[in-house]
Amino acid sequence: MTRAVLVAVLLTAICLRAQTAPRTALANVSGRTSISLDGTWNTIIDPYEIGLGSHFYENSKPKTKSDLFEFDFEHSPKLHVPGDWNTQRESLLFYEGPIWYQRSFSYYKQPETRAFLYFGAANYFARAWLNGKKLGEHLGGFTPFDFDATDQLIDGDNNVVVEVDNTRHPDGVPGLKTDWWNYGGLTREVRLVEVPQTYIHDYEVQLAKGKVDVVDGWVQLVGARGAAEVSIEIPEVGLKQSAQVDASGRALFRFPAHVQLWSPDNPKLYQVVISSAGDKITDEIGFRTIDTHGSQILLNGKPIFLRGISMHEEAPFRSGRAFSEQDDRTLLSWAKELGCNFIRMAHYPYNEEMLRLADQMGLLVWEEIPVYWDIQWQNPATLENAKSQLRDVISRDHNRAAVALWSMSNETPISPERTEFLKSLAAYARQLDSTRLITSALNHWEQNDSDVRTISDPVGEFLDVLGVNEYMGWYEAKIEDTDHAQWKFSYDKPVIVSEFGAGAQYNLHGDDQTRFTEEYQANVFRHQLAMWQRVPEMAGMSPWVLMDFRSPRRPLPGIQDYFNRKGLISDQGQRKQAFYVLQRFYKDKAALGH
Ligand code: GCB
Repeated sequence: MTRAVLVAVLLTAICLRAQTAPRTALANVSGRTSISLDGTWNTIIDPYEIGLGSHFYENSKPKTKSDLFEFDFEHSPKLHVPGDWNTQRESLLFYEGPIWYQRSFSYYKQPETRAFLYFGAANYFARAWLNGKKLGEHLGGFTPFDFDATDQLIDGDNNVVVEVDNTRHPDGVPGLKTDWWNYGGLTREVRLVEVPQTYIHDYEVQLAKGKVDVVDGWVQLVGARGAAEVSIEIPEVGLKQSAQVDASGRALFRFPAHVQLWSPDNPKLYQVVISSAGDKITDEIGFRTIDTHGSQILLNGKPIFLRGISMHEEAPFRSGRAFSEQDDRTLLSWAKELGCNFIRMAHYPYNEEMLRLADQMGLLVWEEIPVYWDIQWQNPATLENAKSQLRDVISRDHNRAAVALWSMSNETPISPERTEFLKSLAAYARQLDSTRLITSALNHWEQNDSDVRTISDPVGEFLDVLGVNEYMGWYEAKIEDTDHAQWKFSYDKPVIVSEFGAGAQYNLHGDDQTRFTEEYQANVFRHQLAMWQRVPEMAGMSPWVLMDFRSPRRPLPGIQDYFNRKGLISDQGQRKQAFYVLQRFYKDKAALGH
């Protein structure tokens, strides 16, 4: 073999490796030139799944009057994107199955440019075609994905067709059962994003683990031929560093930096500019460290008490999937009003803008993947699915100072297979992001003596922080049992009480032992807060839940009407009594400097 042939073989091998590595979506698309494809799309409901066989994706029209066509996008009903379909049309409230989306857009090819069709999220399975050619498919309802559309684009009118299917699957993530609405559709933004031939795919610019004055990270270039240089600039502090990319396009860097630290009290963000020869992208990034010491959580080296609340990504007032800046801001402002410095974004990744807003507003965040209740622990495809959702949310949000914790799961029944599954997820999360804390919401304890509850779930070994969900006074025990309950832990780790709560319909009144009254819920909160105050391992809490949300498991007429009513705020924005109980508790905590 000649030298030239050898080099060619090696280069091909490197390229193949790069191609087969799992691809995450383009980072920071809001910082890119793009064409928004949000707006009105034509849609065909396809409960009997005829779309593929009938070539819906070609969006062809009859050419002669005798041609037989049994579909017509143009004259079909419309849906707004972004948005779930369930709350846009009454007949779709409970719909689970495929719906086909179609729209056209005008585009003219740019020289030396690649274009990606980017989806913020589509629940649950999606496949896309451009001008009749398949671009690809994606599984998982809450993470972004994109397809390289460069070769399929034509000058002038382009036709895009997407099939979205929210059917639940036993091997899915989540599986068949959830306590939230299975909103289907193109629930987040859709864009055509342009990048140069050699482009910055992703980057990480964060403080090194445990160091408040060292910035550490990497830049990933795609399409670089041979040696290339990238630079990282933080203009406000006069910093500029360059680094060379390796054969896989990755440049690593580490440099001293004296920056103001990000915290909920001072959510300082810096403009960071990443550039390569032909590309440049700007982001707003905050710098902070997050660690644990025994049962404490340390932010920038100092203990912090997480005054939190759990939430769903559900829109106030209209009760659909939240997606707009206004939805996000309303929800996070309510958390602020409650006195929070922390949000548990249960039980799946939320829209990217919500995380950016948390960065700006100074709210620490627990982000979670939808490994919820019982799923197929022994199924390798289910594990792969969970891993890709984890990889994609970490890749999207790893530059957000707000994100303090990655949660692997919620209330999973203990078994050796489940523990292996979660252990493998935790190891994967650490490999992808070594700086944040790993947690899970646990709900199993031993209770030999009736007052002492001991959390010894074996998965605790693989976590940095133990999340504890318990419903004393609602699903089990009496409210007053909290007065003498004690909590013990087999691990010397911080504990976040990730859930407790009680259902109440806004403006339903009675005594504090009457279910679904505001008084009952407030009573549960008073007792729960008093109980957890006595637990020294408690480093924070995120009671259940900020706002009432839709759930198909909650049919009680006149009270639930398919809403989980454990919100401190109703779906119409009305504060219940328990809101003020928790607000008082957080005010007192904050006054003590916690
Ligand atoms: C839980 C779940 C949460 C439910 C909540 C409830 O333990 O983690 O998803 O919505 O309880 O209201 O029952």
